Amino acid sequence: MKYIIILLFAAFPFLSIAQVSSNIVISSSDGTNVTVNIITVVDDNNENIDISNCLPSGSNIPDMNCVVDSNPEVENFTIVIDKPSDYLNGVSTLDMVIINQHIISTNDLDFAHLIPADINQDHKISVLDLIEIRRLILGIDASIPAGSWRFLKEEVAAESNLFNTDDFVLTFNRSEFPINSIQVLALKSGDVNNSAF
Ligand SMILES: [Ca+2]
Ligand SMILES: [Ca+2]
Repeated sequence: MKYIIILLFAAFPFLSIAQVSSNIVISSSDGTNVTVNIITVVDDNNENIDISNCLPSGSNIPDMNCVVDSNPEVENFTIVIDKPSDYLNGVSTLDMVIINQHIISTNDLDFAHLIPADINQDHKISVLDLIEIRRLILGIDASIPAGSWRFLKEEVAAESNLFNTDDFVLTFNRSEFPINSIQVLALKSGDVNNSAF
């Protein structure tokens, strides 16, 4: 009997791989875990996929391997993360100081902070971004053109071109699974010192 089990695993190694659960880990660029309200998963037609059977108890973060296995007809899975807008969260005059240092080239921002600094989404960090942040802090504006939180795959953040809208789509093809861990980088517009929570 023992030999039969060994032979079975040798012949079908995916039997054990399929047991791996796929965690979605959402963190800021300093590695701090970021809590989110709701995660939904949609298919190619932007239709919600039922993930209720793939939620570990007490969690709103689905096991994506389970979601993929449970929906054999779906080819691409897009994770949609919802977090309260709260535009002022983590945005202060200190961020303005840091962004200004980047503009005058005394302290360059790294790529993970260039996106939060580009408030007006013109692919440049300039005094126009500072004006937008100032208007937000003073209560003249209630929101940020770029939106509040943006999420991207962590491996995308390691690449240089970060100003592409497509980068902020968390889509995975069926062929990519099983995945051990999905690392998502959470970026808060206007917050360049990771003080948002
Ligand atoms: Ca800008
Ligand atoms: Ca901040």
